[in-house]
Amino acid sequence: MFMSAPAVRWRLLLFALFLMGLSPNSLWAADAGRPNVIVIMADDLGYGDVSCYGATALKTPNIDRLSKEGLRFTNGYCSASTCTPTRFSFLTGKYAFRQQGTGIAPPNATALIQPGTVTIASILKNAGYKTAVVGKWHLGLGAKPQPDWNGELKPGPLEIGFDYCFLLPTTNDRVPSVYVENHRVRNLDPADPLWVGRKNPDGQPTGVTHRSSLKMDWSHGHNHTIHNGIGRIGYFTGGHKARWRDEDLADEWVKQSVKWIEANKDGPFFLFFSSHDIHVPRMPHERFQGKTKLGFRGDAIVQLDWCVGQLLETLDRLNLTDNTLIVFCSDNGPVLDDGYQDGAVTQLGDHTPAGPFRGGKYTIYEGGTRTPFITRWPGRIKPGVSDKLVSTIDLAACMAALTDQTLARDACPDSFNVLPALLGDAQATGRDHFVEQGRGLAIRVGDWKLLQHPTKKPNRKQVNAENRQSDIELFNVVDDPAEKKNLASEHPQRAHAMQARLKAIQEAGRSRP
Ligand SMILES: [Ca+2]
Repeated sequence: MFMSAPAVRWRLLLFALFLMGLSPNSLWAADAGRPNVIVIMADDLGYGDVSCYGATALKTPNIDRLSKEGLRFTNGYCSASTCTPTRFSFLTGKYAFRQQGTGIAPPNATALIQPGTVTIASILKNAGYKTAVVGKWHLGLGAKPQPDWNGELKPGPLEIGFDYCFLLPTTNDRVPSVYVENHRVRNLDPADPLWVGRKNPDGQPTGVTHRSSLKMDWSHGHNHTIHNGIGRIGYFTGGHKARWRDEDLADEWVKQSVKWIEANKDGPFFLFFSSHDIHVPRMPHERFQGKTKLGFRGDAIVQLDWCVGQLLETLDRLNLTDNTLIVFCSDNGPVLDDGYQDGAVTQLGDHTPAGPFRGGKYTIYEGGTRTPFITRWPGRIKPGVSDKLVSTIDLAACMAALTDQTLARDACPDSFNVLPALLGDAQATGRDHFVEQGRGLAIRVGDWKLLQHPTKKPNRKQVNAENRQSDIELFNVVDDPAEKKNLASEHPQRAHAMQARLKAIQEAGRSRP
């Protein structure tokens, strides 16, 4: 589909080696140009939440190590300010606003990415990589009308380029609270089938009826089925042997990832480490509880940092560090009260989760999408800081470039090859423009950003609701990173031109040059 001439030559070479009795691994080992790739995507982690981006209320030594040994971006973005659309775009290289149903996926969402879609995983698999995703999925599983929780959950990651998956199927605040390994719920007892739905099927206790029994109280929503003393979004019954404990999720992601890396250490491999930290409910393992003064939100950041440390240690131990490209990023900006009373608001102190930026999760201000973004590849990347504009949506095209493949025109239509920027090459330019998705859309071109808010007034109950003055705003985000001074009326021509460009990108169906 997108095999370039060099890729064809590569396949022929592999075949020739096979005939000669040589294993591909011996060849890969000699091919320093094709590193292993690990994308570590944090959940709801803000620009200012880690110490290498300025946090002082806590320490993140392992993420700081990535920064010290790699390239720390000051204009690194995820493509949207909520989970599902960013993850959709990261995998497919396509802006989520182009596809219906890519908003925050409900518990019974079916697969949002159809088999046959070119993804970052299928690109790397096509180049001979072993591929896996471990952690949060939240992109739907199975076919319509709804996932077959007791049967095969298909299609899913294995149908779009991953060889292996070990998943939290939706989010930790949504049901069902089980693991999915490849096509099945793990440890599911057929005698205790799993049911997932929107209505309480059996009059079971809920976060409303049994609120005083909860170990973490809710603040809005999150009051349906109670599992592990925490109210959830949605109802589920059965599957008791398959249920996890929130406190153990991070340990499980690390355990499964390390096992998979060890099994695939001869490489090359691609691991998407999809942490659920620091999404709500924030219930880190007991050994991390109370480690910061910021409440469980801070403790969950420390837990995330520990996970990063475990991955780095594994690479060191297996002698894989020098030839592994790590990309550390987040799926959207920060939020404090996202439905539970976990101390995030009351114990915040002077910590600034979004760093110098306005807004956070759900918004199209910079806090929603400008997030920590670090690349490390000791054998190739010179440590430093980069102000080049790059996004998680670009990783698919970058991996195609890294493995010498040419993308078909309709594949990954909004993913730009900014690989030279990711690697810190001297002449690299990064993106010239970028569309950010939240409540509404925004386009950044150079130093300028045009925000096009939905004309419907924001719901006052929404978290991180914008206190905007008008539907169209224009900021110079270099001079005014906090987006305080709306320059739309001072620069009407620029505002109109940027609005027209945004409209053209929406209508064109693609934006890669
Ligand atoms: Ca998220």
